[in-house]
Amino acid sequence: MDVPDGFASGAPCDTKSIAVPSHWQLEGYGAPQYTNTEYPFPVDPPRAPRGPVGSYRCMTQVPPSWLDAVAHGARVVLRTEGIDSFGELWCNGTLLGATVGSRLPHEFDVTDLVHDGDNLIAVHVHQWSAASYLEDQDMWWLSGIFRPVTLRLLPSGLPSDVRCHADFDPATGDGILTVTSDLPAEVGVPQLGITGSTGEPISVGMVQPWTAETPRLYDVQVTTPAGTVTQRVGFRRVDVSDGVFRLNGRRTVLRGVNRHDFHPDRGRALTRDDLLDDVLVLKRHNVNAVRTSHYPPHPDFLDLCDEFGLYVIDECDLETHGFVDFGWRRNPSADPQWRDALVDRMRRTVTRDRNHPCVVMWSLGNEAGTGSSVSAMATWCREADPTRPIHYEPDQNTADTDVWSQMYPGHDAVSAIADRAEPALPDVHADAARRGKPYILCEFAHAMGNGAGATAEYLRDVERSDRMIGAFVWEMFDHGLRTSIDGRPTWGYGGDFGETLHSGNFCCDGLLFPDRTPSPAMLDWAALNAPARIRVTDHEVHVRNIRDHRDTSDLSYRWTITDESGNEYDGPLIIPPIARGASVTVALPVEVLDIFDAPHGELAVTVHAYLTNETAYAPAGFEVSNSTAEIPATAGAEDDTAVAVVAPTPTARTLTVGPAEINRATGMLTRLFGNPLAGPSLTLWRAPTDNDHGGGLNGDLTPVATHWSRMGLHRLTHELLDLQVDDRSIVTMVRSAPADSDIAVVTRAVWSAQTDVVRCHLSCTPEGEWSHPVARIGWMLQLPDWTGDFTWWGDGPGESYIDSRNGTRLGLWRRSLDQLHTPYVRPQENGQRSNVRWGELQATDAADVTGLRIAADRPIGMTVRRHSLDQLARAAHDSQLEAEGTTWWHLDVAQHGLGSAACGPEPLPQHTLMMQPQALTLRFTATG
Ligand code: IPT
Repeated sequence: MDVPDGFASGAPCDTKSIAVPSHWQLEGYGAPQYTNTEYPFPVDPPRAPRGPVGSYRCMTQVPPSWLDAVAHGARVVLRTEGIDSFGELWCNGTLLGATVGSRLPHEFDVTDLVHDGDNLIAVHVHQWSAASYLEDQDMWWLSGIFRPVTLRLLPSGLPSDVRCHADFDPATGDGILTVTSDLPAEVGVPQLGITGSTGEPISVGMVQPWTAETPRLYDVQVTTPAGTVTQRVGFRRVDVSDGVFRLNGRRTVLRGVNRHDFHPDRGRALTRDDLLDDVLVLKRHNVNAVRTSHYPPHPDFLDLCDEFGLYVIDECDLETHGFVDFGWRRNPSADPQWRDALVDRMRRTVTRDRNHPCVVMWSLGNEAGTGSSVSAMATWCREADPTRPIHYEPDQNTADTDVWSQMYPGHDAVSAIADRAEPALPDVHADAARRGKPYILCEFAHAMGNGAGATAEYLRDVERSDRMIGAFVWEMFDHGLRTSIDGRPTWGYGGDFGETLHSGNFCCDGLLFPDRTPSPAMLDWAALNAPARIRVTDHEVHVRNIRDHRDTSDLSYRWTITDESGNEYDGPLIIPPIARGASVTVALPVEVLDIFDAPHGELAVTVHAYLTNETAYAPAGFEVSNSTAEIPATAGAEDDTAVAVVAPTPTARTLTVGPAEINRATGMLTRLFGNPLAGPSLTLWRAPTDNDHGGGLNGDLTPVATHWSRMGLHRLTHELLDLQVDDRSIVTMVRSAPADSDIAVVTRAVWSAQTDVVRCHLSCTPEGEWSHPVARIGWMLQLPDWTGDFTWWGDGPGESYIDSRNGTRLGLWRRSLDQLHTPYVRPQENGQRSNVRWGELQATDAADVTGLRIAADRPIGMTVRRHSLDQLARAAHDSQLEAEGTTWWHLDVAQHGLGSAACGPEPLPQHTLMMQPQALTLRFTATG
């Protein structure tokens, strides 16, 4: 559409209406584009290409009372909170100026331009500008007026710039309030009965300090003869002393996530409800900190963090990551002509957000290299606000920062840092300075697809050493945009919107699916950070309060016992309040011990901690943590191994042993309890996860998924080497190997049966050189399409893997096959239930199948699903998975860990699965 010359002053024009705030690409104009570090236009700073321009107009009324106020000296200000990327603004046809800094506010004085009645505000928004070079964050390129625009009246004589520093002295418990303002004023805190004046520290006596665990806020009134301005404050002190990051004098651990503003329909144009949802989901999952990667968030988010209690690292809107591809040549961070632009961004960040108690650290930006312009930001920031430490990740010499920050380091390196034993920097002064600073993992645990693994190991190092500030998982959301492919609703990622340059599904790396449903990784992180860390034994319960600032008087406890038949017992458990950082041990109640003493099968005893009363973020009874112990069966429990076995009977093509029928040519089952069935076939592959595909900081290592395909793990064929029958059993030897390879695994299977039980003892031995990890070691059965539920006695209810299983626990669980599937945005291995003693596919009335239970002689991983590994590995979107008329049941002795290799390290050595001899005995029974 052509914009007429008089557009800004109201010339007639063929306009369409569009919701504001919004991104025009999500309102039907143009298309979103996702790149990680790549600039979506030729790099020639500061020149940016001409790109799309969005021309907006809106009429707004100015109330007559405002004009009266203006007549008495009031000012009217037009404030924009976010325009991406460059906006030119007009009021009633007069050009106000321009704004850049997409996630930063800008104010224009329009006092002399507004009049009674309708006023026309016009804005041209340019998608690209020189400022786009500073905004190369890993996210969708989305344009427009995406945060609120407001007209505000600033009455004459009323302060318009109030700064509150609400300090807390941990030695005395007193608050010290210093208010500075553009006009001298009286200061009062009615809740404390305190008055004073601007410009001088006011001792407010004993206050309840603000922490994320106790987010106590007070209203400060700043009064001049013209009226009162109210500012909410929280009294707290952040400092780094003796190399320790402290809040209110106490070491405080940040248990964090990296958060972008994101919504699958609205992009970064969020509503207050979206922001509230985010805060609630974080609080309910025991997260206590957010790094606002990589720009200041919607301003309301910080209000909610103040109110609900979340620590915030507030990051400036700066990233120039794409310059890495040119050896950082012409990077604005090191180019003086950009200095003012960078400092201006820092100034606007700090000025906007400095009154928020939740902000405990400033971050200069992300991945923008280092250089004099970044240093100038730090200098400005330190002078303007000496009350908060400065963070900036690429600064590995900590020249500009108060804390040392890294992303995705290996676990050993982090352990050494926790021990203050890291390798020295070449410059002795820089080394000494860095050694004295606390350390933060501003990003770790790349939660892309299925993963990340090993968060527990990193957290252990963070907790054990007071040098460590905390750890922030990358990241909160899968940035999948709602769209459809072939008529089916889908989460779209890079390449789904016609982009030629894009970074695929690298934007789907969050703890929450795009619709904010928690993924298994979120449950893992939540369990690790639960305020009450519980450990149960067969006679007592240990609880540690891992909070830094408050006791556990808000929590109550109960115990439950479950057995594998579904019997449940429960009762209250009295645990006295535990001081911050302390532990208690209490004996299990007598009722529990009585149950343990009576004859029983295996039991799961769980202690649950829950909120006694309703809180701002969750209802009374909300479970904050739990922990389960396994109580072995008492002696004399049922054992049928001694029952007489039936003899195998041969036919021309098959061998039958009790309810099992085995094909003589393949050595595999063809029928079991009347059900057609195939297997068990050795399986060493999985549908590679995003982390298996690697490509991260360890990019020079060959990803495991590549090894797997080179080894041919996805195309094993199975050949019967030998079959022996005697009057008690059938013994098969099957060699599994890929074509054109001399590696193989031989499985020996010994089949025996009683009238209604089939047993199979499986053992496997590798041949040849297995020098790389394998995905899994296990066997797979193929069954008819199953409509009944799956029930299991093992860890659940969600999926788990060896290095990500803190969010699950032993119990008796039942789910439909569809519920067992975790809908990762890009399909991949998923759905394993770990530590399973037995699993059962239940028959339904309608189906012509017999229910089947498989028990293992050792806890194994079971994965049951409707999709083949091949299909899972091939499909690009979950919505593209098709039913295949078959059910696959994996019985895995072991699976390779998940790790973080899409961006960080591979699984830890103890979670790395190398081929080795394995044995497993399975017991099959029919269940009606
Ligand atoms: C790191 C980025 O800071 C973050 O924005 C995101 O892109 C993440 O990687 C991967 O998802 S930078 C990388 C060089 C470690």
